[in-house]
Amino acid sequence: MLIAITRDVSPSIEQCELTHLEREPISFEAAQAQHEEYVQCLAALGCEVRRLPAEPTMPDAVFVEDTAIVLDEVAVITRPGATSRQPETASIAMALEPYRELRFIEAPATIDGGDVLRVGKSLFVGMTSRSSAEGIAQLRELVAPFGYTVTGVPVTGCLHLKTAVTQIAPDMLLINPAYVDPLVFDMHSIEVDPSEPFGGNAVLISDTVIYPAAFPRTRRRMEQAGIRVQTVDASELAKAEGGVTCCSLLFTVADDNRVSSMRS
Ligand code: CIR
Repeated sequence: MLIAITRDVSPSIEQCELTHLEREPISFEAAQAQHEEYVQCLAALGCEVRRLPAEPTMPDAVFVEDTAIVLDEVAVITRPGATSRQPETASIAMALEPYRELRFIEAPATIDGGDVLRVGKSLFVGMTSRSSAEGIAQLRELVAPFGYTVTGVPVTGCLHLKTAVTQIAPDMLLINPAYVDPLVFDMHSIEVDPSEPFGGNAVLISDTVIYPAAFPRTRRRMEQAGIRVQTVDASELAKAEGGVTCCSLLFTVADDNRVSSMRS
């Protein structure tokens, strides 16, 4: 069973952190409606969605991806690089505790989940303003016992590694080579259309990619390569510098769990 943890949009979303974008008005109602569509899309693709309530005092709390790195064996609760976002992790730790043993990134290290791209047993971590060298070193120590390698990756011009590159098929990445060097990854890749620099962020769920409607040219490139794409309108949270991966924490649990809970 595939679980998706999401959190409803905060009414204070307009006070979000911004790094590479100019601030512009964000409609809470439009952001809520688009987030709802995203949640429905996750459910339609077979995820069991666990929705957390909005956090009125945490503008960026909808971007749950940044608060944890959930692996098959363990979940690492991050220490987000933006101080305003650090209170977001407590409720995420509680939400993940039933499913995984927890480990924690400790101060002063920082790391954002948006910087962590997992491909099999390899974790690539963006060396960005949000993820410190010490954060990357702590992650390496925490996951080594489970057989994962951790590689720091230079990123330029965007917030997180996964703004620049995400996985769209078992053997395929979607990448913006202006933000990250494709040679770092020993995998086939599709490049974003140069007119769509923020088009590198997609969510892969089984054989379907959830992808923003705002990038039709890159979408066509994926479809021509045989990738099945489901578009969503993610334009309002994009003004808060969020993409489609940011709004969920995805992980599998054994179906037995569901069977035993249904029997009890
Ligand atoms: C931030 O700056 O932290 C938020 N406004 C956007 C975070 C987006 N998260 C992600 O890409 N994983």
